[in-house]
Amino acid sequence: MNDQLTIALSKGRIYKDTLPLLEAAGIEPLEDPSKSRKLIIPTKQDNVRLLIVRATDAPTYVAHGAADIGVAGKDVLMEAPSDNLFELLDLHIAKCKLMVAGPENEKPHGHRLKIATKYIKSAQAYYAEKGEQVDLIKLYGSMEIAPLIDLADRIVDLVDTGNTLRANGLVPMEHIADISSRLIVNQHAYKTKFDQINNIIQQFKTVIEKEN
Ligand code: PRT
Ligand code: MG
Repeated sequence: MNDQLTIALSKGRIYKDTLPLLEAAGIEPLEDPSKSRKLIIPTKQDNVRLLIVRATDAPTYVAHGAADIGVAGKDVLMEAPSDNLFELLDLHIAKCKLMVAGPENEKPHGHRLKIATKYIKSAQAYYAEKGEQVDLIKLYGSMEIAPLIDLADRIVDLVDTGNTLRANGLVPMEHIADISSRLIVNQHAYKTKFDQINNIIQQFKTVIEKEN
């Protein structure tokens, strides 16, 4: 097997939690991306390399075949186009919840709810399902600020410990989805590099099944 295999993933929690899975598949990075500025990290298998990308960009690299496989949060996948990629495995890592949150003592509002979020598609689908008309305001981060300065009534954001909400006087109000990271695979690569990719999936599965 001499095929080059390229794996796209983000540094931070996804890298940290994917590392034991990679190791089980015999893939050991030669550098630690949290310490190195290198964005293409070779591994002990000289035909396997890691691309360190923004979490939101992982599906794009995989969809275009710039990476053969990748790891992305379900939150990211729900917002991204799914053409040209398969979501093959729930890795049960980087878990959190997508939730509606708002001020602890919410004033009654006589208007349509204004919702600030980075997750426009997910929020749209959620409120459509409830039959509730809302105005969505796209933000790229620090959503928690929006209700504090009356940009929005509520936010749709990821919640893990709830500390970020609490620190900003917000409380979780409605659960939208459980989130974990998924293994995504370029559809063409899955055919042309089937044995190599399938082998990785099987190794990942043994770890996941042991731990969940
Ligand atoms: O730069 P960018 O933020 O786009 O990406 P990144 O490379 O920094 O990735 P990262 O690590 O922020 O997010 C990668 C993935 O981790 C997300 O797509 C989620 O699937 C998953 N994940 C799991 C989380 C969290 N938990 C999480 N708590 N992503 C973000 N958060 C943030 C959340 O947005 C909020 O600001 O943490 C804050 C809430 O945490 P608590 O513990 O205070 O509730
Ligand atoms: Mg981040």
